[in-house]
Amino acid sequence: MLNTNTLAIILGGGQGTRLYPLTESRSKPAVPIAGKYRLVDIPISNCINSEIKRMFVLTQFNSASLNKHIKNTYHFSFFSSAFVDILAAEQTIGNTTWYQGTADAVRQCMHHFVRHDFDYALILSGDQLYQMDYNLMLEAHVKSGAAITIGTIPVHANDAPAFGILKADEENNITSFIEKPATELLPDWTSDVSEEMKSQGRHYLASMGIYVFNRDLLIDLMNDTSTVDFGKEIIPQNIHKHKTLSYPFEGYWTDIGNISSFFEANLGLCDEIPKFNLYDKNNRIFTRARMLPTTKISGTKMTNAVVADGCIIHAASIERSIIGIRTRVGKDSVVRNCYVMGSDYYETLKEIENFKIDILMGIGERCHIENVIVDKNCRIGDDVTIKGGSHLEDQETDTYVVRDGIVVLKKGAVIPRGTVI
Ligand code: ADQ
Ligand code: ADP
Repeated sequence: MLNTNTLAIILGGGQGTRLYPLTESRSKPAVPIAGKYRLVDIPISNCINSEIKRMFVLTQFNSASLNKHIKNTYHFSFFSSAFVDILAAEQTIGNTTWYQGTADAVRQCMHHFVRHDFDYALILSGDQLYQMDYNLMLEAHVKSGAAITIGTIPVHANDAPAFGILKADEENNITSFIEKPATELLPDWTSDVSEEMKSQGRHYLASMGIYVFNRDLLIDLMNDTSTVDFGKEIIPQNIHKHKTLSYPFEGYWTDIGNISSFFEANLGLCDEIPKFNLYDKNNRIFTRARMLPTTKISGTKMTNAVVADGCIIHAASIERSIIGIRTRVGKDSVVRNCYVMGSDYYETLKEIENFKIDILMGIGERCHIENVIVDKNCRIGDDVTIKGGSHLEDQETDTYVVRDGIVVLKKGAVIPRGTVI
């Protein structure tokens, strides 16, 4: 079985600057998504569904929330060889720096990997939303005799400059590759994609940043300390030295590496038929089983709302929004186009009295919250109006950041009564 011979290496994130301020106090894999999950649950669930059960998560800094999430979520049988291990950048005698890039991250952790028996390394990105059976990719890799296989997907010209773009021959061997081409170079990089992709204007074959490497080749390549990145160096330098296969994928796949793509991917889950299917019993997304109570809703008009467990909602309306675990929304409030991450805990009446808490966690009464990401544990007072949109310039204050018109309230932010943003 190929999957039992495979070790998964999940690239959990660099410094996470593109997702700031969501990464201010946690590492990128621990960023909450879809109301009750964390980013890292996506690649881990894809691995589990593909029966690849040995996983390393490489992350730039160790955060309590990531450790706690992994420890509390992924319990495997005592008799199984399955594990999810976090490898945070560490200073050793040989390495005194943080991971300099994706290949450098893998290189610095090679000594952990080689202790395991495996023939194939499956290298995955930690900030993408998709469901994929990696066995099909591994089968294509082995059948073709490739040394490297790259998952690829057709993308639109507007998106192509953000990706590695490649061309392949009729047997899917990659013949050329360019990392993040400038727009003026694009006309040389179109591929003969399927009719369906053509009709969507997706003429460019992009690397999904998902790679299979034969073990020996990976060890060999990691010995060269001059390379720091897969997309910038390892892939372009090796496509002509080693057989490199393109593994075409045409399902839903999206990169969620920055605030606006993160926001759109989350709100996309509110669509009538979301492109990412959380309700597919064969492709379950796993996360921590929290045993929260059910959600209680009173007097609220809900339209395309996705509501997680343990919420108490009295709002007037909630429209195209994700309401995360334990969220409280007060009377007569309107929440539209928002991702509210929820709270880590409930406040008891005693705590409220003892600590003289006057703005409760969650959203108060008579608020209007629109185009906002509300990080966990925020306290939004009564009569607050926050309306994101293109009229707002990128900016940062103590309590929020604006990126591409989206207002992101920082974790634990307190927004006083009557504030207007
Ligand atoms: P990018 O996504 O721009 O392009 P990069 O920023 O290197 O590449 O991130 C790849 C993955 O590795 C992400 O999950 C990221 O969080 C993680 N990562 C980045 N630096 C890291 C570090 N120092 N330590 C640990 N993890 C780190 C890549 C390829 C393109 C391809 C796109 C597809 O280079 O060719 O098209 O992915 O998304
Ligand atoms: P999640 O459900 O998001 O995985 P938890 O329910 O474990 O998270 O809580 C997340 C964090 O909140 C933990 O670090 C926990 O210690 C902290 N927490 C829980 N209860 C309280 C509390 N009453 N006051 C402050 N922090 C708390």
